[in-house]
This record gives sequence, C-alpha cells and structure tokens, in this order.
Amino acid sequence: MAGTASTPAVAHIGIGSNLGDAQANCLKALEALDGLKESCLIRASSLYRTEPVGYENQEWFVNCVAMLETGLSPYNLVLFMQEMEKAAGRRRVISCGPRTLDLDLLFYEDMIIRENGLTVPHPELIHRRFVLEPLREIDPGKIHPVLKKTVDELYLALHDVKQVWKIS
Ligand code: PH2
Ligand code: MG
Ligand code: MG
Repeated sequence: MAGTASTPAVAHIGIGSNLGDAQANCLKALEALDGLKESCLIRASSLYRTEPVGYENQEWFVNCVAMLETGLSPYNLVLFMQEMEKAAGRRRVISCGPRTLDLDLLFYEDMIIRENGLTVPHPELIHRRFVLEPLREIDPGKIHPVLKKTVDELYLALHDVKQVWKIS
C-alpha cells in the first residue's frame, strides 16, 4: 500500500507565504520538506508572486508547489506540515488572511479522503490559479482522482482571473 515503509507515496503540497520574507519562507519550507522523516523532495516548481484570493486587503503572496516522496501516512504528513507552519511563526488570526507559511496537501497518490479536518484532493485547488499554475509546471499529467481530469485540463478550464507571475 502507498505510504507504508516499503512503498513510498507521492504527495503534492501547496506552499504559500505573504508575511515577512515570503520568498525565503517558501524556500525554507521546501528544504524542510526535503528533510522530513521518511521523505524526499522529488520536484519543486518555480516561485510565483500571486494576487491574494479571498481576503483581498493583504500583501501579494509567494506560492509554489512541491512533489514529495514520502513514507508518512497522509495524516502524519499533515501533522508535520502543521508543525512546520507553527515553527515558521504562523498565527491563525483572519481566515484566508496574512500568514508566514501555509502548507496544503493537494494530492496524496490517488487517495480520496473526506474526513473531519482533512479533505484530499484539496477542495479549492481546481479554482485557484496560484495552485494550478505551479502544479502544471511540475506535473501537468497528474490526474485528479475525483474529477478524472489532468492538471493541465483543470488549468485550461480555470475561471480565476487573479494574477500569477513567475519570479524565479
Ligand atoms: N491562500 C489562501 C487565501 N488566498 N491567495 C494567494 N494568492 N495565495 C495563497 O496561498 C492564498 C491566497 C488561504 O490559504
Ligand atoms: Mg491555503
Ligand atoms: Mg492551509
């Protein structure tokens, strides 16, 4: 089974920051993911400067997407991601508001999880250019296990008109 010690799983993780040095926060998060127990970073997208979605009265974000090979279960992976957010000084003040680090589990293999506190694939990913553009850069052929569409198809069907600029 994917996610056991013998067969690592592939997880796609969305990374965002718009407080402090947002670029440095994203790069540090990529490094920390690579250093995570039983895990190894296999691909990272470029960094993108992105217009805020949802709560608009805040700084633009830096976003990127990581592809991680991991022996951690989705639940343990999310626990470690939450630890990383805390270590980066994240405080949950305004919903969708400014944050030093936000890590979202986008896909975990082809698993479909709908439980209290954890929904995979991430329910918002199909609506967000700041996720689909970096995701498409590193894994355009990834199939959304519920919608049975590739990331490339989802990207081409996007209605989100918020701006997304590749930085590096
Ligand atoms: N995250 C949000 C809400 N809005 N907008 C951008 N551009 N980037 C984000 O990462 C982001 C957002 C909630 O997690
Ligand atoms: Mg988020
Ligand atoms: Mg989040």
